[in-house]
Amino acid sequence: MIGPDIAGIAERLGVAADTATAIPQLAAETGLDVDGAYAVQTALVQRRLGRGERLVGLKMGLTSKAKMAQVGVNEVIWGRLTDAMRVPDGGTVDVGAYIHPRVEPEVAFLLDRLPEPGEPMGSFTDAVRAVAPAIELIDSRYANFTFSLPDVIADNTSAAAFVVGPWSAVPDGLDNLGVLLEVDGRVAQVGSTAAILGDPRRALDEGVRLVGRHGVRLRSGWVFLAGAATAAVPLAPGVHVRAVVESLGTAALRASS
Ligand code: OOG
Ligand code: MG
Repeated sequence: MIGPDIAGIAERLGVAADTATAIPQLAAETGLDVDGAYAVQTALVQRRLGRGERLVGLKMGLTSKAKMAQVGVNEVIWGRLTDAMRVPDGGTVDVGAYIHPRVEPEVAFLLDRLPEPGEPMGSFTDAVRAVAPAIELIDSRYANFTFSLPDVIADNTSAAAFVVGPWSAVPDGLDNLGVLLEVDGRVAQVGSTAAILGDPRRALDEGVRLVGRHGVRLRSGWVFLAGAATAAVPLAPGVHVRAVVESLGTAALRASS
């Protein structure tokens, strides 16, 4: 039997993102499984690198129950971040460049010394140089923001843009910090970092373990998004969005009108 057309699927997803045009889900129709989906993701990101983008980090997805429930997928997933996705703190995103953008509050880690392949994870304070509040803008390339597990993995876990707030030294505890997502000064989501696998530090252990299976290594200097603590909120034109993480501060973005 001939397997799914990895390059062809990556091209369809890439064009959907480039043209902000939704496409139907494709995993079921093409017989794409989880390993095939990560191969599509690699090809999709390679397509970006081929036009000059640089890998700058990794994102975890569906590390909280709120997120799993919102999209109906119950597995932790990961995707890649490139420099073109990064928006400066307080910067403006062009809503017209996306299909149905949503925003979610995140905790970001600035990676430092990571284990060699095959080695166990060392201490968190060796691995992480700094932490920051962040906002992720996700934009599924699938119609109605609806997908299966392999579909969302192939689509680079809906990654579209991200904002990182000010970095600070790693605090003693990260496991129960209050999280707010505000839209135009009104609270749209409330949560706690405890929602992220019980402690966002666990997202890094999971990330190291999961990417290792695919021969991927986390790099010093990369940004690592631990996954949203709350459900995501649709991003309407013209709004101002702020993520507040207790003790860490805020990250903000504005949507173009
Ligand atoms: C998948 C990406 C999930 C997170 O933080 O949980 C994610 C999606 O919800 O479209 O980025
Ligand atoms: Mg996210």
